[in-house]
Amino acid sequence: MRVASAPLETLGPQLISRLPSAVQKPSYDRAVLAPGMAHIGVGAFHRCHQAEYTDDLLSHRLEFWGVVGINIRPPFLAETLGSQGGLYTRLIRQDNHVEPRVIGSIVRVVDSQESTAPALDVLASSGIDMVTLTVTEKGYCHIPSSGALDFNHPDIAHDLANPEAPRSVPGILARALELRMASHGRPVTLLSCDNIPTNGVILETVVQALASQRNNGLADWISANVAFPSAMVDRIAPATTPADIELVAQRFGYHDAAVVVGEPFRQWVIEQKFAGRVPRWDLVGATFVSDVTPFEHLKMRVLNGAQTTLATLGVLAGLEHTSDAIADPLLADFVHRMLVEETLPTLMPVPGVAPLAYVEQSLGRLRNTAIRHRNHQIATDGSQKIVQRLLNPIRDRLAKGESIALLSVPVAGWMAYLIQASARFGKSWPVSDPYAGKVAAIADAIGHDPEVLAASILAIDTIFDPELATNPKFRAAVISALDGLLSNDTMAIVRRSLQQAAPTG
Ligand code: CS2
Repeated sequence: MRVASAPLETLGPQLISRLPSAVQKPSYDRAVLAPGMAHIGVGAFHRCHQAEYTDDLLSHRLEFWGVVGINIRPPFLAETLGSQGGLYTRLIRQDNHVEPRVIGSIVRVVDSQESTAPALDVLASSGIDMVTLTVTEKGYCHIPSSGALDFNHPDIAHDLANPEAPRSVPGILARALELRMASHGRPVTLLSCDNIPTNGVILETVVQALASQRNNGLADWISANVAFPSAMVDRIAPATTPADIELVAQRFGYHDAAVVVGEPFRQWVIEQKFAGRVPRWDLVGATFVSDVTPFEHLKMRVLNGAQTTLATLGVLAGLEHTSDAIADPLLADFVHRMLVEETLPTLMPVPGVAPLAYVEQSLGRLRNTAIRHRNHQIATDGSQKIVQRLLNPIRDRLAKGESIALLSVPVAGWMAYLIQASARFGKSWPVSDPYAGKVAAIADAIGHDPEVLAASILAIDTIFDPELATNPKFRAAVISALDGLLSNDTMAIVRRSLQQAAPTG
């Protein structure tokens, strides 16, 4: 075992040839790798997902698909990935099993948090044919209930006034495309890898909403030269913890400040709609399809829906991680029945997928005890997640007159999670959600009246479209669940909802 105080060498190109044999390393020559694509938002998910697929592709055939990783928001990359020459360790973990691999596909990192000029330089360059993005749901600055650009968003207001020095993702992309149009004019694909429905359509909508304000032909140029494919991305990769960094030090004997941990499962389904040259990720496990919609509904409603349900109800029940929440037999039964009885019937057939097996597989993934995914992390930005994970299946069921007794509970769970973070409800935990302030103000003004609380939150029409918000069945179900959840009796509400839900079979 390592002596705690012994200095360790930091991962970097100089260490590659001396890595322990247990650690897989890039099989290609990074020195000749040209950067043909950029990625915005180099977090744990990108490093565990798209960058790994690209690493696989580069091992398969070495082409010009090195990645320039750009952060336009914290954290800064220079001192971690940057000082390691872009290299990092990706650990795949399943219970006691650890599979380490150094990923080499990120060849350069660019910090563009203080000024967007460095990001624009990369995005507008003629060498970049593909831009992938993981900027979180709220990064699109769209209205969750409609998918339209939120012109009231402060960053969008800023970008409309300062189009050449934008702050928002849509503003930065619109400006980069404008620079491309005015210089080399090369086509480019902008590929969203965030969990929002029809992510390509939303990205195109928000970028075009800004471009069409320019009156310089930009919107038409984009229509002719830029592709916005939709994609379904999947791998559970929680935020890295100091324990993950320590694990690499202890087991493999080097320091890596950019370690990421993910589960074995991974999936990437991409709409086959590209402009310019395309990395052939389909040769290394990704699937190119003509329509991503069935895959995206399946993943967001089943896997992500289960995660959000376990996260909010888990926090309310005092449980720390997804794996702790699903280890509770009542919560496990609840989420299983919710998915099988209410969610699955809303899904369209998915090529090659047996729905029940997918549910079992998804819940099995959430039981992986080596993946320390905090319920608070998943509950972060819940307002941006519940539409695609819970409200859309609820809407589909209501349209057919079907029960929503179970799906409505995590919706009330999201409300209770934010309400209990308000001053009037004792600030039970810190929250991070663009709507946290609004819900706290409602809670502070109203106090403990579930009916008025639910009505006021359902009136936020940027999350709940009016038709859904005024549906009597939905309102009654949410009010009833919220009442119980605010009485700090989470498990009683879960049990009661199971009893009230339509019996199986
Ligand atoms: C999670 C997702 O934080 C969250 O919202 O639900 O990051 C989830 O782990 C991924 O979508 C899995 O592919």
